[in-house]
Formats: sequence, C-alpha cells, structure tokens
Amino acid sequence: MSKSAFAAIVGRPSSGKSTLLNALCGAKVSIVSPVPQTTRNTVRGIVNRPDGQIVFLDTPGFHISEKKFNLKLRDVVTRALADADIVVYLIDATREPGPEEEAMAAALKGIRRPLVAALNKIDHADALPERAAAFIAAKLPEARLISISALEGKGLDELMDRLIGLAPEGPAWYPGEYYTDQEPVFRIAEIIREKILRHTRQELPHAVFVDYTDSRKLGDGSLEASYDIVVERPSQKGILIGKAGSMIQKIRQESEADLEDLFDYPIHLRLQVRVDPEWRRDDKRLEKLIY
Ligand SMILES: Nc1nc2c(ncn2[C@@H]2O[C@H](COP(=O)(O)OP(=O)(O)OP(=O)(O)O)[C@@H](O)[C@H]2O)c(=O)[nH]1
Ligand SMILES: [Mg+2]
Repeated sequence: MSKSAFAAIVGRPSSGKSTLLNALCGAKVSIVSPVPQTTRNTVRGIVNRPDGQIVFLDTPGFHISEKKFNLKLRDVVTRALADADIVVYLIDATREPGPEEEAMAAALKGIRRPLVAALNKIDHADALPERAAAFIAAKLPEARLISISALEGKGLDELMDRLIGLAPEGPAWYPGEYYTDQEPVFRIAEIIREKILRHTRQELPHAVFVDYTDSRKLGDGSLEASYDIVVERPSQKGILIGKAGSMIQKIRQESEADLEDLFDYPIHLRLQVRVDPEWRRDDKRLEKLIY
C-alpha cells in the first residue's frame, strides 16, 4: 500500500522553508532570497517516491505584526496548517529563538498533527543546533527532532523517510511526474519578483508586487508575457528602472534565463513599472495577491 500526505513547512521568515522545498523537489518551485517575507502564498511542491507521495506546502514566514499585509500572510500559514496531515517546523539554528520563534511555537502548540522540528542551516558556522533543540524540548516536547541543511541537502533523505513513515496510507494526490501545481502566470511573476528582491535595496522588497497583464503565443512557439511591476513610490520606480534602464533590463534577462529551465518554450518578458501608493492597504488587491 502506498502512502500520501500533505506536509506544511512553517517557520519564521528566512528560516529556509523555500530552500528546503526546492531541495526536496529537485527544482526551483518556490522563490528564495535573503530578504524576509519572500514567500507570500502557499506554494505546493510534490515529492514522489516508490513508497509514497508527499505534497509539501511552503508558506510565508510567521511574523508578528498587526499590519494588514502581514495579517494576510499569517492567514495563509493558518490555512496551510489546517490543510496539513503533517507539520514540518523549520528552525533557523543560527539565530537565537526570540519572540517571533516563541509565537511560532505557540501557534503549533496543540496542533494535533504529527510534528517534525527540523533544525536548519547546520552547515553554517553560527549554527547552534543544541540551543534550538533545547528550545523545542521546552516548547514542543512532542515534536520529533531532526538536523538538516536545506542548502547543502544534508539530512533530507532522513527527513523524507520520517515523513513517509508518518504519512497515512492512501493514493497519490498528483500524477507521478508532477513536482508542482502552480499556474505558469503565477510562477513567472514569482521569478520576476525573486530577481527584484535579489538586486534592489532595503526599501523595495515589501513595496513590490508583480502583476500579470497579458500574453500571446508567437509564431515560433515562444510566449510573450507582459507584467507590471507595481511599487509604492516614484523613487522606487527610479531604483527599479536603473540608469538608462539597466536595472530593469538585468531583471528581465535573469528572469528569462531562469524561465528557460522551467518551461519547454522560450518566454519573452515585457516589463513595465507602475506606481500605486496604496496597494498594500487595498483589500481588493490583497485578496487577489495573497490567497
Ligand atoms: N547556510 C544556510 N543558508 C540557508 C539554508 N537554507 C536557507 N538558507 C538561506 O536563508 C535565506 C532565506 O532562505 P529562504 O528559503 O528564502 O527562506 P524562507 O523561510 O522561505 O523565507 P520567507 O519566504 O521569507 O519566509 C537564503 O539566503 C537562503 O540561501 C541552509 O541550510 N544553510
Ligand atoms: Mg519562502
């Protein structure tokens, strides 16, 4: 009999959730950056093995803030937890557990699902897995502990073995060749956002969203896709465009190069920068963007 389960990956911002998802799936499924709150939606990645299938739910970082935008992100985490059969709680072993980690642990208290606490970044010189393990022992003694490095792929086979072991018996949710179920339009927007997060400074990451406008198939089988990059202030628009358009060009070229690996057909991007000072406070926008 085969096994299958939905496993939510949760943890504070930048703990390495999306890096873990990608390492498990063997492909870029979810975007990664050093900037906290890179992930804004639940992103599904599927791992198929002869003995079962695990559907991972990568989630936004669990962050304490009462701002509308952050509350929406926290709702996404709550929903993923409700959907999950198993919870993988990822802890950044290089950081001291502070109020944010305590809030995450408190949210998982009494979750009534098998809980695996994965201590991540053990490859890093600053990692203190014992400190993280002591935190878990104090806050969530029922959790099973494992040490991993998502970046270097350490401990991931063991993590998979544990998850398959905890999964209920049941048929696969997705065909065996699937590793994600994301719509191309969303996936392309995320790749563009990843390049923006990588190349722009401080104020930009949280002020940006990438909005699909349209696309058309060209005669040679390629796709031309247009996106608006929306920012909150004219100064941010300037940063994004760069000197003589150098920044936006770099973002486009790097995105197209990534898309070449992800899609069977070439994708040409048309990027435009637009200013909308209110988007992060606009309910309708947030509804469309974070779900
Ligand atoms: N050294 C080391 N760095 C890691 C590891 N896993 C992730 N990182 C780094 O941590 C940073 C954040 O990684 P992400 O995967 O985007 O983290 P996340 O938890 O998805 O972040 P949010 O989506 O913002 O909540 C990136 O710079 C990663 O390269 C690891 O195992 N070791
Ligand atoms: Mg992420």
